[in-house]
Amino acid sequence: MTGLVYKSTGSNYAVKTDDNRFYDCRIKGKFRIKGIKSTNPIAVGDIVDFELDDSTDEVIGQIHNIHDRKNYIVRKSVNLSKQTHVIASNIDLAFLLVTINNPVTTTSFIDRFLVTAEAYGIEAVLIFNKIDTYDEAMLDEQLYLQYIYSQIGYKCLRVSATQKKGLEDLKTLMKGKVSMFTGHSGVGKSTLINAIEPKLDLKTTIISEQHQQGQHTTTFAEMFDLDFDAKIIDTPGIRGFGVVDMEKDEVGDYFPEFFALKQNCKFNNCLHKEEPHCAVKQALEEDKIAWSRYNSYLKILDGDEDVYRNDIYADDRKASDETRK
Ligand SMILES: Nc1nc2c(ncn2[C@@H]2O[C@H](COP(=O)(O)OP(=O)(O)OP(=O)(O)O)[C@@H](O)[C@H]2O)c(=O)[nH]1
Ligand SMILES: [Mg+2]
Ligand SMILES: [Zn+2]
Repeated sequence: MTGLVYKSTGSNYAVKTDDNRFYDCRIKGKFRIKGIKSTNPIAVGDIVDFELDDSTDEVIGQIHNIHDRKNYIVRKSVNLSKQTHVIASNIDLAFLLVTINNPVTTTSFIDRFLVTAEAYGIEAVLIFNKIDTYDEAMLDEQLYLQYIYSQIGYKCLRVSATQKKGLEDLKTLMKGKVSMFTGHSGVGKSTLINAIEPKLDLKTTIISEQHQQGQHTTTFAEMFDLDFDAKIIDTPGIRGFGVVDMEKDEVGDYFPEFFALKQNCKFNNCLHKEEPHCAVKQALEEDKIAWSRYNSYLKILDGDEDVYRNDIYADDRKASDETRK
């Protein structure tokens, strides 16, 4: 039998077949996917072949094959293990939920996500959530970020999941597609899915007063069928988005606004750092590229960790304030 993986909880997989039946499956023996060393060999979104094991009373499928993936998106854990994790596969759109506060989403985090999506050839969209809670300064910040990212060509949406604002545009984008929501814990991924499809009634939790961070309510990625011909994958909140290893001269290619200028750099292997006659540096001086983007680029190039702390945000904000001047 063949089915689509809707949920993975470590060693168990919920697989749905074409006749809309769910099967509880495990992986048969050990199989590794060529070229991928990840903590999870099978991810939500994978199409798998399985056989029913009728030797026991329980009906448990044994997965013996995984179909080639159209795409997949991977992040590297930012803890010491440095293991890679496939967040989801075979997706059409990757939405990053961004909140200006409660919790804070840094530009460095946004850019790491975008670079990864570019590297894996997946269309990324930013959703600015919780717009009902922002004061004037935060709204300024949100609109400024929206300006930066839409200039580069990324679609941006402003929503309030709790007040159900901005949902129609989102649903229009999602129609007929498999989408994934990601972002820090507490940004409202599950709340937004509930707002779109109330009958799902996914568990959500208020963010911690003390730490202004989410409580890691969603613990496993899971796909849901929505009433308007769309599929959505809810994912657990992530702290830092570790960019998978890439060559230094490759990083700039995943910043579309840098890539567009690269041919005007004097050296074709220009890293846009100290090289003379660098079109990217020049655009930066002329405020045509955001400093926050350039800073994110340098951090990725230097292999700096993406630490989930407010002081980093302070740096980023300083940088964007300078750009605005
Ligand atoms: N005011 C306001 N609160 C929101 C909004 N969206 C979500 N929240 C609140 O934010 C809190 C966290 O929401 P969740 O949906 O649990 O967040 P999550 O991103 O799914 O978090 P994890 O599952 O931990 O990754 C809840 O208390 C929500 O009610 C919004 O648009 N406005
Ligand atoms: Mg959640
Ligand atoms: Zn250059």
